[in-house]
Amino acid sequence: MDRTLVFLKPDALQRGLVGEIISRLEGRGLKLVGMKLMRVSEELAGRHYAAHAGKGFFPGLVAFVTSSPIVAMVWEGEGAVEAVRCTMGRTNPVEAHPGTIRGDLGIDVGRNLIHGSDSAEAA
Ligand code: DAT
Ligand code: MG
Repeated sequence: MDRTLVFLKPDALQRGLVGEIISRLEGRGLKLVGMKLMRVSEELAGRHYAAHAGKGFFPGLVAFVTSSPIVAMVWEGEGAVEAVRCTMGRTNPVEAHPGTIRGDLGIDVGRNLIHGSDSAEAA
């Protein structure tokens, strides 16, 4: 069985969308096997998003994910990495399809609600 890392970003908690997003992942047939409400340090955010260091949006991204608590989770299921990515929708909510979390619940690329690993290695 595959496992992937998901976290709900500060905007998901601030907007009261934690239950809605978890419900969508559960509805998909994935299984929640780990969950933790936590603050992300600048050091951890920098390490997590290391691939984006140097990009224009990097400082804002780190500031955002460290600004208030997140919900970190591990989800399990057949093809969990891909299943979560498809359920999330595209990075920019403007381009995310209706029916996806980002496509239904957001409009701002800097406030796109959810992170999901893009590979088993990353997870
Ligand atoms: P994803 O979260 O879909 O894996 P990513 O890894 O390309 O997307 O980028 C990580 C996060 O960085 C993304 O969720 C939101 C932010 N981001 C990406 N591109 C951005 C942009 N052009 N402007 C502002 N924030 C951006
Ligand atoms: Mg990514």
